[in-house]
Amino acid sequence: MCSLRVIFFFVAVTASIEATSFNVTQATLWWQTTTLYQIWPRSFKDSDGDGIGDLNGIASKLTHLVDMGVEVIWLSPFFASPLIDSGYDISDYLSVNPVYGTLDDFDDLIATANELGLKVVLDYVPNHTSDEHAWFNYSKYSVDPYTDYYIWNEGIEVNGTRNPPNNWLSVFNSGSAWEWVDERQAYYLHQFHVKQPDLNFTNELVIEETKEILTFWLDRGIYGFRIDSLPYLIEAASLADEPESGLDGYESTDYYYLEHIYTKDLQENYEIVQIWRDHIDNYTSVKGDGVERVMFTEAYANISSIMEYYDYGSHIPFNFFMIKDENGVNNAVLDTASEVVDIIVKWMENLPDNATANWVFGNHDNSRIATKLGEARVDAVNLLLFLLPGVATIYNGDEIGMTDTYLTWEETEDPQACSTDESRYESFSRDPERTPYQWDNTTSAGFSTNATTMLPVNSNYLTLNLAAQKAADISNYKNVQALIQLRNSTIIQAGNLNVQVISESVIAFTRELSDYQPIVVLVNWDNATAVTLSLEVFDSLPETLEVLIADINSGIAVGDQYAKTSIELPANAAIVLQGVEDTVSGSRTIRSSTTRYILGLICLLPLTYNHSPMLFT
Ligand SMILES: *[C@@H]1O[C@H](CO)[C@@H](O)[C@H](O)[C@H]1NC(C)=O
Ligand SMILES: *[C@@H]1O[C@H](CO)[C@@H](O)[C@H](O)[C@H]1NC(C)=O
Ligand SMILES: *[C@@H]1O[C@H](CO)[C@@H](O)[C@H](O)[C@H]1NC(C)=O
Ligand SMILES: *[C@@H]1O[C@H](CO)[C@@H](O)[C@H](O)[C@H]1NC(C)=O
Ligand SMILES: *[C@@H]1O[C@H](CO)[C@@H](O)[C@H](O)[C@H]1NC(C)=O
Ligand SMILES: *[C@@H]1O[C@H](CO)[C@@H](O)[C@H](O)[C@H]1NC(C)=O
Ligand SMILES: *[C@@H]1O[C@H](CO)[C@@H](O)[C@H](O)[C@H]1NC(C)=O
Ligand SMILES: *[C@@H]1O[C@H](CO)[C@@H](O)[C@H](O)[C@H]1NC(C)=O
Ligand SMILES: *[C@@H]1O[C@H](CO)[C@@H](O)[C@H](O)[C@H]1NC(C)=O
Ligand SMILES: *[C@@H]1O[C@H](CO)[C@@H](O)[C@H](O)[C@H]1NC(C)=O
Ligand SMILES: *[C@@H]1O[C@H](CO)[C@@H](O)[C@H](O)[C@H]1NC(C)=O
Ligand SMILES: CC(=O)N[C@H]1CO[C@H](CO)[C@@H](O)[C@@H]1O
Ligand SMILES: [Ca+2]
Ligand SMILES: [Ca+2]
Repeated sequence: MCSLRVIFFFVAVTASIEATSFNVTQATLWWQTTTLYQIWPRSFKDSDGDGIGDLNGIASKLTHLVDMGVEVIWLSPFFASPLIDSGYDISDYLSVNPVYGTLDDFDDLIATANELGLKVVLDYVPNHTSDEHAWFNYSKYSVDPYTDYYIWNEGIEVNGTRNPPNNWLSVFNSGSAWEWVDERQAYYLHQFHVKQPDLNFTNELVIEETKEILTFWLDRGIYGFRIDSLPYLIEAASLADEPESGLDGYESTDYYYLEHIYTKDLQENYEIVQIWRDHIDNYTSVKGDGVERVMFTEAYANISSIMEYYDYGSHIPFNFFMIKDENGVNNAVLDTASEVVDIIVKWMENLPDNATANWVFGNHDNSRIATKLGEARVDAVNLLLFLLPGVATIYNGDEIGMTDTYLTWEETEDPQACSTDESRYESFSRDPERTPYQWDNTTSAGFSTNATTMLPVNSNYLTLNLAAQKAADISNYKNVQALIQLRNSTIIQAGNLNVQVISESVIAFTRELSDYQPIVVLVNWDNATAVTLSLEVFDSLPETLEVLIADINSGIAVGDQYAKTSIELPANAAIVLQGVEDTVSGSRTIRSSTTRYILGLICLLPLTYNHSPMLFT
């Protein structure tokens, strides 16, 4: 996709500006420009009043998701589980946790989704099972073939005391990643919670089990998987101690106290990904329906490690660089426009030829966008998310700008936080971004008829909710709807990208394609100062541009027109512009369909824009 990497240098009066262009290939497969909407089943919608979200609740909201423009929903785990880690501790991959419903409910959900043209993608958690999985029980008693399904080790005896074989630590900050089991007289490895034993991925039988799990769900009509925690699949057989990281602020039992060179990002992980890709492709070819099943992969790692997942068959290795830094440890730094632009450029530069880009700003493991970057920037972030090339992933609630919910130590249930203490839990907890979806201003924000819910509802729900945003003339939600429609146009699906910082604080990019009016996205990342800017650094824009979408706080109206040399952007303002027919006689004229666009947005009629290229007249 980024076969061309032209760097232009413009010498301006005061500073030199670097512009970077990337060619984009027209998508040919359904998933390459899609919008993936992540649903956290536990907090999305409760259908039976027990205060916990469920599959029937999700099913009841599918028409809403279609109305929003979503094409693919990714369901986080709803499988049988003791729910120690919100369902990422699975005790049976082939059944539904009764808290969330039944397999029949799931089949109904898929049937309804398919009728509505929505595709469903499931979370698959291969690294570990629950310790309550039958495999683990058998393995504990060395019952074949399960004996070697997990990572067992007898440890080392020092002065009559038995110790784990090495210093490896749990990701959940609970100290050693090894746990002793009397029945087996051995330790098992758990990179995550003690109730999440790691599977043995050098065991062919385990690999076969994973394929059967994928087939089971593919047979029920899903279109792919989001695969969890890939970097942790395989550990070094040497079992060598890991070195100290030297990072500040971590206690000796905290995960980041060590540098994880023997337990994370091992080269062998990629080969497992390739096995799953082959399996999924094979499934499609046997099925013979020509609809590719897709693999989205989760790995927080450095850019070269991430890009390598493409080479081994991941369709979409999630781009988390807007969330975490290079090593996946600290939060990404997005203080200035150039920091944001650098992340975009770095991703596009490193993207392998013909690979599909993707963007993620929020998920169930990270602080919400509205809290982290500011409520005033919710629309700005959505402009970037939806109008950059490739796949956009949005976490439920971010389309209405939901914020983190403050939870007391007593209310906290995330094991990553509960394993710390009352003075530190907040910086580790993922519960604040997992509270109930705010549908409306009724009991429990319309999430449940029960006034008590799995985690408390954010107290801002009376004003911050979907119903209010649907009723308002302008809202975050309505902008998301408009953005998803705009994504459906050829110019966004195939237009080349040119991204740069202008006027120091403005993130600016264009999507350009010959015979089409260009799209320009402008985001003033400065939260205090308005700027007046010129778009002359972009070579070929027409003289006049018209606003297609404007953020809700900017005071700018859809349909406003600007001369490209003089655009005023208030602090935090974010807008989408499209070129307008150039009326200067003798100059090249392109027929604009902007008017049709706006009518389409206003009337919420389906647009056929992407099939009507703007031709030369
Ligand atoms: C990139 O796009 C430009 C403009 O459309 C074109 O001239 C150039 O040949 C393309 N480069 C590649 C490598 O495809
Ligand atoms: C309401 O939710 C609470 C906590 O989730 C639960 O204990 C209670 O049984 C629920 N009430 C009903 C009627 O299900
Ligand atoms: C995108 O365009 C296609 C084809 O015109 C249409 O079927 C589909 O409903 C559109 N999707 C959205 C979200 O507008
Ligand atoms: C666990 O395995 C043991 C040994 O095979 C067996 O006797 C027991 O019934 C199993 N327990 C469960 C809950 O499956
Ligand atoms: C083992 O015991 C010996 C003798 O008491 C002592 O010198 C040594 O430090 C002990 N080793 C460890 C690792 O505790
Ligand atoms: C994993 O399984 C393989 C194949 O059965 C076995 O050779 C190996 O010892 C197991 N690894 C561990 C750490 O148990
Ligand atoms: C593809 O799937 C078929 C039917 O399940 C199976 O027989 C075949 O071995 C598979 N091939 C590969 C390469 O996995
Ligand atoms: C990225 O991570 C891999 C795996 O940990 C490591 O081998 C490689 O050196 C790292 N690359 C950079 C540029 O840090
Ligand atoms: C504005 O941005 C600055 C720099 O990033 C930050 O320190 C400040 O807290 C922000 N103010 C608001 C109101 O968001
Ligand atoms: C990229 O796609 C083009 C057009 O389909 C093809 O000619 C080229 O070989 C592909 N490049 C790679 C590296 O796959
Ligand atoms: C609740 O929402 C409804 C419709 O969205 C609105 O008419 C009503 O005034 C709201 N009530 C409160 C207390 O905000
Ligand atoms: C980034 C990350 O750790 N994601 C998931 C990985 O798996 C653990 C354990 O199952 C989950 O808690 C995380 O959400
Ligand atoms: Ca329920
Ligand atoms: Ca592992």
